[in-house]
Amino acid sequence: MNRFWSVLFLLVPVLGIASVLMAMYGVAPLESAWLPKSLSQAGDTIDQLFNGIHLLAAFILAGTVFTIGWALWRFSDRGNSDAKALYITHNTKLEITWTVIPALILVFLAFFQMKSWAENKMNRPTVTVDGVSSFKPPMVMVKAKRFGWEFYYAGDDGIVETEDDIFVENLLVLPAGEEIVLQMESRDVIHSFYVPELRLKQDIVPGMTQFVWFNAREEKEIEIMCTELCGWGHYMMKADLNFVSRAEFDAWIADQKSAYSPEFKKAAEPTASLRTTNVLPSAELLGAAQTAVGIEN
Ligand SMILES: [Cu+2]
Repeated sequence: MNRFWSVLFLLVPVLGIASVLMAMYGVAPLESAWLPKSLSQAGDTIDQLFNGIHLLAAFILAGTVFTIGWALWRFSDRGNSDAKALYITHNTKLEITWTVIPALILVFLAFFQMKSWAENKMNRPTVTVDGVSSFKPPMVMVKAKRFGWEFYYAGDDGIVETEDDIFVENLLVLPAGEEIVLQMESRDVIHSFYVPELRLKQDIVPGMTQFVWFNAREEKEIEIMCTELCGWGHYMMKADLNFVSRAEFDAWIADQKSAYSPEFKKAAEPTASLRTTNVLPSAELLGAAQTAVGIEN
């Protein structure tokens, strides 16, 4: 009967590994349990890394649990309980082996992922004008706030944070098949810009300006989510992200421009009172209030 437990023990990792592999390679019924289909070349590279590391982990896990399972089966108590167990304190060779091999694997992964990291986080796209290359300017400035997303499109001047910016809330329309650079800032706390289809996730930290870039190969309607617990309304902090053709994009921008007025932009700016709701009233203010209601200090 004791051997039953060794089989039951093995069943857990076998089913676990099998279901992860099925989800990863899109085998029914788990074909939609993994991430959505990648929408960019950078996403494909990240998938290769991600899946490669998963395969390696699955292989090592299988090796470990099958060894334990085999030991459980082989040495299970079969009635001869007088038998004495071997007492082994340690095995230096074995310990060196299982320290050095994982260390080598980690060093390999550290080097193997470098190119992808550099492409996604360090090598910001550049443009060359008259032989001088400079960073490609951001098309949109993203302002994260509790609990929504503000998007400021560079207007005719092609520069964000200027008078002619076009303001849109909770909707980001972008041309597909083009390298897009976004600038990101937070109005209040730490947020995180997450687009699973692009395998893109960027923390947005107050006081810091971040840049992200991507190139979506398909026209598609997807979503942006905040993945940093930023307060009670975090669950609803999302925006639509529509990748459209260049022509549709230009038409949409023209529409925004005609619908746009400076008053609308003003309304979008948080007012001073909203900005300072978390600030304690000053001593003078408190004093004035006390005088007004007749309280003496
Ligand atoms: Cu948030």
